[in-house]
Amino acid sequence: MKDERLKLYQAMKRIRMVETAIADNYNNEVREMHTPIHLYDGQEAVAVGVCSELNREDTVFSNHRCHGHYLAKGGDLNRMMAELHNRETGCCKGHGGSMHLMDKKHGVALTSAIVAGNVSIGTGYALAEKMKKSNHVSVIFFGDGASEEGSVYESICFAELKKLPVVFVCENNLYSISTPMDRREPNQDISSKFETILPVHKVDGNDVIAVREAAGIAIEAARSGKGPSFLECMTYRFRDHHNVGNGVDGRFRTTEELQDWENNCPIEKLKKEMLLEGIVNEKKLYDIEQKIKQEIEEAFLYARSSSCPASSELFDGLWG
Ligand SMILES: Cc1ncc(C[n+]2csc(CCOP(=O)(O)OP(=O)(O)O)c2C)c(N)n1
Ligand SMILES: [Mg+2]
Repeated sequence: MKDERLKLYQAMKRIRMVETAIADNYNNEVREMHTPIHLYDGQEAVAVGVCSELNREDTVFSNHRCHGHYLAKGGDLNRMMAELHNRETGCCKGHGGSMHLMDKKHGVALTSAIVAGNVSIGTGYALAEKMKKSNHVSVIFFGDGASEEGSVYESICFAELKKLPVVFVCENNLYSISTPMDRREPNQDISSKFETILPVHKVDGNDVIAVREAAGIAIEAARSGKGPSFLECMTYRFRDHHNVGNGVDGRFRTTEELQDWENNCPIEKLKKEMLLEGIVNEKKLYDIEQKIKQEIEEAFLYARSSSCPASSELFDGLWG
């Protein structure tokens, strides 16, 4: 595999900086973002590792925690930021908000607030791709909480039966809102529930190279007609389930637990490794950050200078 660590680092850093900028502005006095937000800090290696193995024509289906998937797949940052600001230039014309992003041009089919709702939709899409005899792969991102929904089991069985070109990516961040795995499940090993049905890869989801390698195998299998795979990425979110806090005020996790995972930050780990090997130096890292910072400032400007959708268009684009 070509050494693309710097590219992967940049993609992860960009997502982290976007999320930080959203967090910094979310609760400001003007309150311009009228949308619930579920930030992706800590899980960047999953979106970036998986999407780095996809082509533009491949399609991703994401959930409420979708900013990272959207950006890693090439989604337009300006249109994402406008969507978070409920503006007509947003990727869903300002009607969707943070949990409903799409960018058809870059293969972000949809993101859904219905936990596990995207899993059956993405599976159906993979069936359509197979019937069209395309060689495009669908990737479905969902959480450990979603993996407990019946529709996930049904979708996985159907996909394996029909040998569909799909990869199920479970981001196991150990929590469903604030409930940890050991208070939800008798068997906390998610992979073991599916390994008798389809090929399973369980990886360190904070190691972008490990994610990328496993995703590469799964995506290649899907593309070459061998059928679906299940990828479980062990990771952790640094923030609260939603909004911008970090959940260490005694509600569901301890400061020590968070710190342990922060010490295992996927971005910092890769940065240290690259500095040690001389792949990058401090000046280059600074330049990367400055470039991303400027891009983010421009995206905020784009969003804030766009108009809100007209009230006459309130019901446009609704299909339910
Ligand atoms: C069908 C359905 N049930 C419940 C909810 C409320 N809900 C929103 S996010 C969430 C937790 C999801 O946890 P997980 O799948 O692990 O994703 P994470 O938030 O950890 O990324 C729940 C229960 C919902 N949106 N949809
Ligand atoms: Mg979770």
